[in-house]
Amino acid sequence: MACYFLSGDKLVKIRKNVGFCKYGTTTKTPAATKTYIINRPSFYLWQLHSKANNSTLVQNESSLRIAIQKGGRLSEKTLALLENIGLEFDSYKNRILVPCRNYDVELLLIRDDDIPEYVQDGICELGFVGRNVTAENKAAVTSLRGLGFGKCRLSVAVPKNGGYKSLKDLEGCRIATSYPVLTRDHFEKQGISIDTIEISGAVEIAPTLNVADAISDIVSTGGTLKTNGLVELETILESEAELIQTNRAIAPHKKELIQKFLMRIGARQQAEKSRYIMMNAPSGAVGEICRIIPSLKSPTVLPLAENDMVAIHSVIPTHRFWEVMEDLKTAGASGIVILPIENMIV
Ligand code: PRT
Ligand code: ZN
Repeated sequence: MACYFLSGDKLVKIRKNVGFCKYGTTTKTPAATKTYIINRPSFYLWQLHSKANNSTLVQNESSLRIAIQKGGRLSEKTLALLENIGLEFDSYKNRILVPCRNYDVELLLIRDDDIPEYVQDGICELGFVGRNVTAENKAAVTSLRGLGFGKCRLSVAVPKNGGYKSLKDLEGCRIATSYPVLTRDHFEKQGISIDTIEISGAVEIAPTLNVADAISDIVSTGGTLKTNGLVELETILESEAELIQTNRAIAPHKKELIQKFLMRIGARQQAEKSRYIMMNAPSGAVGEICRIIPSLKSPTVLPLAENDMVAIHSVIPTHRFWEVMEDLKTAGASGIVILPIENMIV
């Protein structure tokens, strides 16, 4: 198994089972006096404690470890999801490992690019990361489920007036990208030869600077492409944030924790897709209203104090509410109330 040490805010992989990790070679670490010998087939995470300049070995073999993005587009929604399924964490500030107060889990906060490899190597059992990153890294992990946020696509885009009509027109062209692996694979599969120019940021500016003829980049709203006079030619990969799991062996107690964790996430995802709907209606309208309500289960019908009036309660798919609202009113429903659901176990 690989070993890691902390360099600045990055974990660095040491590619030998036995090795030396010189703290003096890292940026925010003490002077070049200490040498740590890493010679056990285990994962050691050296965590720096702020200005004190002392280092502490953190090794927790029992907690389920989950990698999440430290600071970026996926961080906020990932943390919100974890909190919504009842997990409580202490402050994340300036920390790499954050233990959970009420579940046997700890978070490893790192750059998203590192997450697939850490999960692949079994450093973390689970990770929250964009499908685009896992695919680019060709990481041997299992995708457990899409999370419905961080939606985007990796697309080939060309200058609007460049005369490129299809991918074939890019034969022999220079494509700027932060996703060289996926881009090369995509063109290769279609028998088109290209030169990839690897750029880590502001890829969209490359054609204007004549650094490249076209780009392959992440697109969400398409606003960035438009601003830079580019248009999409073809999608290489549709992506969203995913929960990935290591393919390495997982201890039985951690497997159990993962099952419970997945059950909670499923309940939260189901709840997000559903709304609780309540309305009043004349008793005679119940049949018609129940026919209109797009619910899998029979609605609850409760008598009201007022004669021949009932309250009807049900759970409906969020996206269907506006479709049926007018029909419900026409059928006699009044005082229609729709409420979010926190968690839902079906
Ligand atoms: O620091 P770290 O390495 O952790 O983060 P990062 O800067 O590499 O990634 P980050 O935080 O920008 O994005 C994290 C993940 O969010 C990505 O890997 C995607 O899975 C997902 N995601 C969703 C996006 C976007 N939407 C997105 N719009 N990632 C990047 N963009 C960028 C894109 O690169 C382009 O510059 O936004 C621009 C395009 O946006 P539109 O809306 O103008 O089309
Ligand atoms: Zn990144």
